[in-house]
Parts: sequence; C-alpha cells; structure tokens
Amino acid sequence: MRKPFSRLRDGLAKTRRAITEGIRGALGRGGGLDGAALDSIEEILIAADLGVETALHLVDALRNRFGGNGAGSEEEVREFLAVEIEQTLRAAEREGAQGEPGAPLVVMVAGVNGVGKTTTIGKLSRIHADEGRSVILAAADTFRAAASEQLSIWADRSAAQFVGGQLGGDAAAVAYDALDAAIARSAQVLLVDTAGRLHTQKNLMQELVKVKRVLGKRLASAPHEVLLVIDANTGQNALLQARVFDDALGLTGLVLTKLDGTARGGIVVAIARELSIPVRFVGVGEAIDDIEPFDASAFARGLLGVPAVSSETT
Ligand SMILES: Nc1nc2c(ncn2[C@@H]2O[C@H](COP(=O)(O)OP(=O)(O)O)[C@@H](O)[C@H]2O)c(=O)[nH]1
Ligand SMILES: [Mg+2]
Repeated sequence: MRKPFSRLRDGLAKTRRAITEGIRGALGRGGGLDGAALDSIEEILIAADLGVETALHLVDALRNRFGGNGAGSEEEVREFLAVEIEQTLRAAEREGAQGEPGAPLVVMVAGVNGVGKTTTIGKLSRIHADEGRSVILAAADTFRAAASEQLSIWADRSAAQFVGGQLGGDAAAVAYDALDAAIARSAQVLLVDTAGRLHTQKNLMQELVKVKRVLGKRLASAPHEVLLVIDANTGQNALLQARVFDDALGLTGLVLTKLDGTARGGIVVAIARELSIPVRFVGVGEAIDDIEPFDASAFARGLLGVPAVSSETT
C-alpha cells in the first residue's frame, strides 16, 4: 500500500535538493544568515521557480524574523520558510465543487499540448472509480487523431465509459453529447478532455469557451470545475498560461504535472501567490496512480525537507 504523500515527497526530491543544499551553502560561509546569505537564498528560491515576487517576500520575512545579523540555523530557516510557504498556498485554497444533487459532476480539463491533460483525466477517473462513482470521459480534443484513442484507453484502464466524436469535428458537440449521455445514464462524474494547441491561438480559446458554454446549456450549473493542467517544467511561462486560460474560462483549480523529474516545483507557490488559483492535484509520474490530492502543508514541508506534521483528522 502506498503511504499518503510519500509520492509527493518523492516527486519533490529534485526541487528539495536544490533548495536545501542551497540554504546549507548559503549558511555555510561562516556569516550565518547575513546579507550575503539572504541574497543567495533569494537566488535559490528564484531558481526553483517560486517567482521573483515570492522570493523577495520570503527573504524579507526571513530578515524580519532573524534580524539579518547572522542568527538563524539551517533547521530554523527551513522550518520558517516551510511555514511561510504553507500560508501562501493556503491563502489560495478554496472548497472543491460539489456539483448538483442528482446530476453528474462536470469537470472540464484544459491546458496546452503535452502538459498531461489526457493522462490526468485517466488518473482522476481512477480516483472517482475507486471511490465508487460512475464516470464518463468525453474526448472533446477532436484536433489530434490519436487523442480520442488515447482517452479511450484511459477509460478502459479506469473502468469508465467513453464518449468520442469525429476527428476535426465540433468539440462542443462532443461535450454536449457526453453530458447528455451522462445525464441519461445517471453517471456521477463527467470528465471533459480538450485540445491544447497554443494558448495564444485565438481559435483554441474560442473553442474552449464554446465547450464551456455548451455544457452550461445542457446543465445550467455545469461545468462545476474548470481545471488547468500545467507542466511543472514550464517555468514562469506557467503564470502566463494560467492568466490566459483564467481570463477565458474562469479556472477553479490547477493540476501541476511532472513534478517528478523537475527541480522547479516552486512554480506552485508563485501561482498561488500571484494568481490565487488553488492547486487541486499534483502529478508525480506516468502511471495511473501517480497523482496526489494537493496538500499545502505536505507540499511546503516536502519542498523544504522538514518533517511532515501528522495531519489532523478532518
Ligand atoms: N513524468 C510524468 N509524465 C507525465 C505526467 N503526466 C503526464 N505525463 C506524460 O506527459 C506526456 C503528455 O501527456 P498527455 O496526457 O498526452 O498530455 P496532453 O497533450 O495534455 O493530453 C505523456 O508522455 C505522459 O505520460 C506526470 O505527472 N509525470
Ligand atoms: Mg491529450
């Protein structure tokens, strides 16, 4: 059995190593947490993609807490930063959507090409199935030939039903038909996969807006969630992606994929701070169970390599 959050901790390994080794180096020059050490910590945080604004804020907070005169051990600095980062992440948190009683929960998934939308839908489908819900996957990515087939494979793996359309066909029509089917079959969850050409291409955004609107025509409260999938390796461009998609679609949450294999997992903190959009899940590999619900405390502590606090029962 997998331990809760151990996958997250594994996924953060590279980012954690970069940050903790950097802090050790900064403090190991003999001056403790002096001005030079603070400068170097700022650089380390920026390199881990927490963003310039966040890095400046954190270093100011460190200076205020420890006085900038050399005080502050490595453990104290790590613990302090973990608590600060957790607060930043918590400030962006929001309740997940519940959907409407007696109707399917409709989740639309967007993002640029290759970030992991289809894979994430497969993983989410499995989570819902494991919790006993009936799921339908909608292949509203009609742009790429392989997209529909790829999603139908994930449907098989996660014991979900599948609704697809014609290659090059109307994505919104697929979404509408899928929601119609979900209502007719009393499915509990509908996950809608979408295309991901460049977000700067206006017609993609128009297509996505139409998908969203058409879902609302079939079920007024739908979609209940609009998730943007972001590749953790994207760097600061992820902020731009999030802004563009949020402006067009009104995002309810983010999924950060490929956290395994990146040393730049700090992008989550930058997005939470600058956009106030909550992270819902993180992807930590290519397999069906390589996903974790996002936990601000576990993430912040995993990032700084401080022991996790045992989670309260909620
Ligand atoms: N290492 C890793 N690979 C991932 C993760 N999520 C997706 N991928 C891979 O990223 C590639 C693109 O994924 P796909 O779901 O097709 O992206 P889409 O174009 O957004 O639908 C595939 O090779 C996936 O296996 C993740 O969390 N970790
Ligand atoms: Mg896809």
